[in-house]
Parts: sequence; structure tokens; C-alpha cells
Amino acid sequence: MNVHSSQAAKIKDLKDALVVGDRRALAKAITLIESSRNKDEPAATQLVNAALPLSGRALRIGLSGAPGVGKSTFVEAFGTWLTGRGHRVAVLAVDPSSRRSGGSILGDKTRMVKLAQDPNAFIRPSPAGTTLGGVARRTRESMLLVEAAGFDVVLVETVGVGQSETAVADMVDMFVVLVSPGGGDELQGIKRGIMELADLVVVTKADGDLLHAAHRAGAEYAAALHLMRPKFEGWSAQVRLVSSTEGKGIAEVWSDIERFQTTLTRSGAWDRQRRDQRVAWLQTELREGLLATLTEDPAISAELAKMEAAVAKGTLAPPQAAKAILAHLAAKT
Ligand SMILES: Nc1nc2c(ncn2[C@@H]2O[C@H](COP(=O)(O)OP(=O)(O)OP(=O)(O)O)[C@@H](O)[C@H]2O)c(=O)[nH]1
Ligand SMILES: [Mg+2]
Repeated sequence: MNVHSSQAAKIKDLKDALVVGDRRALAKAITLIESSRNKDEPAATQLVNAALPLSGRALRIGLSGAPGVGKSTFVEAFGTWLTGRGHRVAVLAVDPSSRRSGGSILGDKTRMVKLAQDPNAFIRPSPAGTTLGGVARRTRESMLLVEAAGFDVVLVETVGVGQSETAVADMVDMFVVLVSPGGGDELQGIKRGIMELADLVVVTKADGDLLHAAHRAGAEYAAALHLMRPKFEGWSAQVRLVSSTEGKGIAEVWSDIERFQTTLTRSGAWDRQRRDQRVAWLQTELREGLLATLTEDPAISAELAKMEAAVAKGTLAPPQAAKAILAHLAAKT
């Protein structure tokens, strides 16, 4: 057997094992696609390809919110509620800011004690990475793997910083923004762009002393959302009050999600969004691949540096420079 076919056999074994619910195989498969080593890339690509026909049947939900808003506690409450109803829940994260070498995972695990031990749940912290693009790409691929492994609800969590919300919104069916009962002040601080991505807003910690504030914040968010153009025809973003610690509002969140799915499925927006996301993913890969090719080829990257210098000085127009570099690329192939 040559090297290629033995590798193909290994990938097939790995895929077969994860499909029948072997958690270690799933973890190993994700580790493989997260590997940034060039030599693992062909195997990783094969694996994602093998998983693709078995993926796509899960409900993909993005969760975003500022640090401390209660994301992990919500995932614990919502996730265990779902597994209690027969769902299999995978939790993935996109967090380019952290190296995730210990501290944060530990923090998450202490907030998700039950879910972390639940045989019907799978929790995977954010892959390490320097660029958001790299982290997001690996999370997208992991999503296909957990779906192939039979998880029917995928929660993708991100901290509300920078561009990570957009990256997550681009890979999920429904985007949920978590906000704290801080109300007015916080509303000012939250970037409008994030609220525009929201299909559902969850006001967390709606319990005890914070209950009143949560109601007030809920009304303010509802008023603010009312002024925004709906993302999808027939669906305006809802606001839900939730107490993860008391388990209140969890069932309502799920019924919102189900109504969202029904509404979008009926209008065709559900499939359209999935299709658009697949094409956008291809375009992202192409863009990144092209850039990598440009910088990896010594001759072209030298040319690129020269062009950049000329563009920086203002002696060469950027479109002209781009054309010249593309001509080099075309000559190469
Ligand atoms: N009263 C109350 N406190 C909550 C609730 N949910 C979370 N908290 C508290 O809020 C704090 C932050 O909760 P986390 O779940 O760790 O928040 P997070 O958004 O995951 O935070 P990061 O991972 O740091 O971004 C903790 O002290 C929780 O106990 C809730 O429903 N009610
Ligand atoms: Mg957390």
C-alpha cells in the first residue's frame, strides 16, 4: 500500500468511528483539522470532504455577548435542557483573542459542569490561532464534523469583540445576542452592527435583585430593535428574559428558535442563507488561498513587495499594481 492509500484508509477509519459516536475519534478528527502543520493539510481536507455529505442536518445557533454577560452559564442551562429532551448538543467557540492554553477552558468548564459530563453533549474550546479567519475556518470545519457525528444542535459561542460576531453570524442559522440587565447605558455601548445581526436578544440574569432592571432593559432593547430593518422577511428579532441559574425563560428561547426555523423554512430564507454561506465560505477560502500563494512564491512575493513600496509612495496606482501581480500569478500556472 502506498502512502496515499494508507492515509486515505486512516481517514476513512476515523470518519467511520466518529459517525458511530466514538467521542475520541471526534476529538482526534477535530485536532487534525485544527493542526496548522502543512503536512496534515491533505488529510484534514479529505476528512472534511468525507464529513460533508453527513453534515448539514443540525440546527446551528450562534451566541454572542460581552465578557461576563452569562454565556457559559446560559450554555450550561440551555444545553442540559436540550439534552434532557433528547437532543445531542455540540458547543464550539470562536475566540481569536485568547490562546486558550488553560485558564479560559478551566473557567468555562467550571460554569458547564453538568454539560461537560453529559454523554449527549460535546464541548470544544476555541482553536488557537492568530487570525480570526483561521479560527473561524477551523470552527466551520469542526461544525461539519460534529454534525457528521450526529449532534443535532450546534452552539457556536463568541465573546462580543471585534469582527468575531460577523464571522459567527456567517456560519450559523440563527444568531442570538446575550445582553446583561445593565439597560440604557449598555445599550449605548453595544455596537449597532451587532444588534443588526441579532435574530433573538436574550437579557440574562433576570432574577433576584436584577429582575426589575432586566425588564427595563428588555423593553429598551425591544424598542431599539423595532427601529431596525428586519434581517429576514416575516421575522423581527425577539427579546427574551432568561435566568440561567433559575432555569427561567429557557423553554421560551427554544420555542423562539423553533418558530424562527419554521418561519424561515416556509419563506425559503433558511435554505437561501445556507446556500449563500457555502458560497461565501468558498470565496473566503479562495481569497485566503490566493493570498497565501502570492506570499509563498519567492519571486511573486518579491514583486509584491516592490509594488507595495511604489503604491505606498504614490508612484503607482493600486489597480495597476494588482494587475501586474495577477499577471505574474497567471504566468506561473
Ligand atoms: N444571578 C444570575 N447570575 C448569573 C446568571 N448567569 C450568569 N450569572 C453570573 O454571571 C457571571 C458571569 O457568567 P459567565 O457564564 O461566566 O459569563 P460569560 O459570558 O461566559 O463570561 P466570559 O466567558 O468571561 O465571557 C457569573 O458570576 C455567573 O454566576 C443568571 O442567570 N443569574
Ligand atoms: Mg464564558
